[in-house]
Amino acid sequence: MGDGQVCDAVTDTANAIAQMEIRGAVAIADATAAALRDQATQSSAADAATLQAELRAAARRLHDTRPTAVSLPNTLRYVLNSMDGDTVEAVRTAVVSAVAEFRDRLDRAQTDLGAVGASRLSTGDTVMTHCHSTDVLACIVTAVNQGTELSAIVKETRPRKQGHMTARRLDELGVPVTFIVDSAAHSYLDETDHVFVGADTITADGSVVNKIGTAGLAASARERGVDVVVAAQTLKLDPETLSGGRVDIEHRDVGEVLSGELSQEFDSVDVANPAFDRTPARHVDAIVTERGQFPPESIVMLMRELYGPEPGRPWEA
Ligand code: RI2
Repeated sequence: MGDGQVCDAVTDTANAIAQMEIRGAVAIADATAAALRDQATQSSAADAATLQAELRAAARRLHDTRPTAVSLPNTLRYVLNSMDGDTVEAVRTAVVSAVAEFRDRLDRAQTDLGAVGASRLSTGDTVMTHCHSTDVLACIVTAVNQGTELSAIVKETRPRKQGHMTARRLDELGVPVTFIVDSAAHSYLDETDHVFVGADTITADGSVVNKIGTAGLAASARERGVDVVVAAQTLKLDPETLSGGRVDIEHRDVGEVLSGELSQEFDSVDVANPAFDRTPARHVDAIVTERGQFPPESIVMLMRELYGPEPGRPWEA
């Protein structure tokens, strides 16, 4: 790799995130941090300023992959804010240690969040899930490890069908699973005690941006009086929304909805493929984080405490 260039590990990670080979807000954060570390360790920059410029370029490459999950820019902030130093070695050491600390905190946050979420679950409860969230899974795994007997209704989650991953993991865990297509959710809410979903981004007004279909599920659950819980570590709080920043909802390739011959058959039909939607705070009972559980309307206080009013975009500097 030449002086000033972005390393292959960054390009590979960015491609894997864009293609969703690496997916889920936590996994995206973890891979992003590791890629920045690789940039720092593999660089042949001649001086500290060049290495810092390379790290910003690497961050931009990673940032431009998927627009919605705020875990990505929050990870870039964490690592880039650490890259002080007057020499290449000093910057490299600072980044390597920040990334190690970040990844450790990520693991611990999920464990701590799992314990908080598990406290909402009791033996005999049925949990409905949407998509595949490792933060949600942490709550269920902790509950099961504590001896809580649960069953699950798992939504398929078109078009990428991440529900398959959730069904597989819960089955391995010994949780009885009923697997349903998305449109069957309403019919199964009477058998459901809690809807547990993850989040890609949580805004200052307590809205939850998560996999498309979450908003409709939460509205139906609220209407039936079923508990709606969002499991999301604080890395998913979007500090830019404190000052009016908006969340960009990703629209993915329409080939994920209709592919091959079908896409030719429906040639003259417009197909849309939004990947996320926004659930208003009033349809959510609690946001479960590693810092405890919060009514969504109060999450703004935690956001301000953790990120401050001016989060900055150090990759743009
Ligand atoms: P964890 C996923 O998005 C889902 O929306 C899921 O709820 C969220 O990320 C959080 O996942 P995608 O990457 O961080 O599948 O809890 O589009 O693992």
